[in-house]
Amino acid sequence: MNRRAVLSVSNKTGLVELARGLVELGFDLISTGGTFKTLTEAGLPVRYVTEVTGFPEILDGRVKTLHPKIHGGILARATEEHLQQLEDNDIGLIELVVVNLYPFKETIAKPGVSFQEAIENIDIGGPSMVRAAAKNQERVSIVVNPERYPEVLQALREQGEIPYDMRKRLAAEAFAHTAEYDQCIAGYLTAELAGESPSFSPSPFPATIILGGQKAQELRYGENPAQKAAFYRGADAAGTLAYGEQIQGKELSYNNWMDMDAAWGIVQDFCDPACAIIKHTNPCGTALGKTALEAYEKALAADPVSAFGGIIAFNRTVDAECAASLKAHFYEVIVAHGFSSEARAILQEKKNLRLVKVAQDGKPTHTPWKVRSIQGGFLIQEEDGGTTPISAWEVVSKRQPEPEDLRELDFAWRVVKHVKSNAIVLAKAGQTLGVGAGQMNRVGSVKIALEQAGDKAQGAYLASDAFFPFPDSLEEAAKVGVRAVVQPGGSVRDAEVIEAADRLNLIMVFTHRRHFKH
Ligand code: 93A
Repeated sequence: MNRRAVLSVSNKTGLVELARGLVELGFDLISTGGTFKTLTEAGLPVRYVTEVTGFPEILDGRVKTLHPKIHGGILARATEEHLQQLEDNDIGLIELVVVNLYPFKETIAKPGVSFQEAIENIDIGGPSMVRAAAKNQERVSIVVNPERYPEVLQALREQGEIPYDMRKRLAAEAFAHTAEYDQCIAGYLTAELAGESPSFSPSPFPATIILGGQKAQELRYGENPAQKAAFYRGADAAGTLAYGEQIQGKELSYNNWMDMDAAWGIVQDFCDPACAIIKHTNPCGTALGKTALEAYEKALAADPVSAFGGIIAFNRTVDAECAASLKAHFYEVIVAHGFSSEARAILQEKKNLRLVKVAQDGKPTHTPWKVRSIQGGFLIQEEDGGTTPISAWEVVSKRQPEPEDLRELDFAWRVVKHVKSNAIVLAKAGQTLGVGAGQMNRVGSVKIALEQAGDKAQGAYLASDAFFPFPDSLEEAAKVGVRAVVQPGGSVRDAEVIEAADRLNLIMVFTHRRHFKH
């Protein structure tokens, strides 16, 4: 008997190409209604599932593939006993299962969809085949994602079979797919009960990231040596991580990962060459320059004391000059678009220094979601992506800004977004001068930032991640000659704060967007 594959897909993307490849490789194809139709129309030989089961499709298609002739063929192991049982019952082995499910998520996303329509789009036979094939990964391959078709065909052509490690990966992906599917149904039904429909649209997030995540690495320990920890790679659409490759140095620690993520987040928010130096997830120095070297030297000068042992990010490739300058100091990690070969040679001498290259030209492949765990659960939110452009800002002070003032404020504003609340950034000429992070009151952060800037606060620009509840912060800033302030606005005392800005002759703009970071 020929090798056999079951193809039953709602999403027909790439189906015909895959099926043609399988036929050329000598597979017999078995299909359900719509899939069968697509394949016969493409002129491909395919058997209708009822012909194999000897049983009609019943209950409006609710029962099509749910039959021992299909499930026996998928679930049988290659043992003598199992093969004998198949023979006794006239069941043929199935080697490959290609299934993707009824579009439940898309159905409930449609405006005005009825409950009955949603229920009809709960796939039963599909997940059963997916789970059966994934369970029997030692013999069977399960493909749920059309993006895998080319590599599946390639493996079959070049190796004659899909290798075991690939089957295992496909099986893990398959269970993540059915888990996400059920999560979506459960979310919909729960919302229905709570009377939240029809606008409710469950997020694909929890299953894809948490359930689909795969342990990439055990970490030596967590935030502290007494805590166990591991790094899980989130299963995003492309299955890839923004941090492509560690090319040098000791293994990344838990705190390294956290800080690297914070550092990379900042430089991604700039187009010009930018450098950020992170300590405990806050940027102690951030700067722009004409080159990576210039940006780095300015970022270091912002707070050379705190930079010791920091984590550094560049939105550019690190070249030889920059590497030579970096080498003179102690850092934990450098993350960048790349490292020139001369830079590699220079930094190689610092054996422990971790160098991390970012994949895909720095385009983040991570999901736009953020997860935090709390006791007994998870909090999930959208990432705080982007910010309001200068064109959407509102000048609220009598004193008007020059275009240059707005550019300066824009830099401070983009950095303050990445500082833990209450966050204050003082900056000038594309360089931070003082950063007040994580204080319990805003004026406390202002005082820290001003103290660090010292004399440089004269003529500097101040950004605040959230509104000023009182005029006291502006009074502190004006005392040392700060020129302009950017903040979201939105306090019940805005009028009082604006009045203070005018009294103190400060330029002040509202962005109308808050950037808390906890
Ligand atoms: O209605 S089902 O729950 N019962 C089944 O026996 C069954 N077998 C396959 N749904 C079933 N399928 C699903 O049909 C597959 O998961 C796939 O999404 C879809 C493909 O149908 P068609 O080939 O008719 O487009």
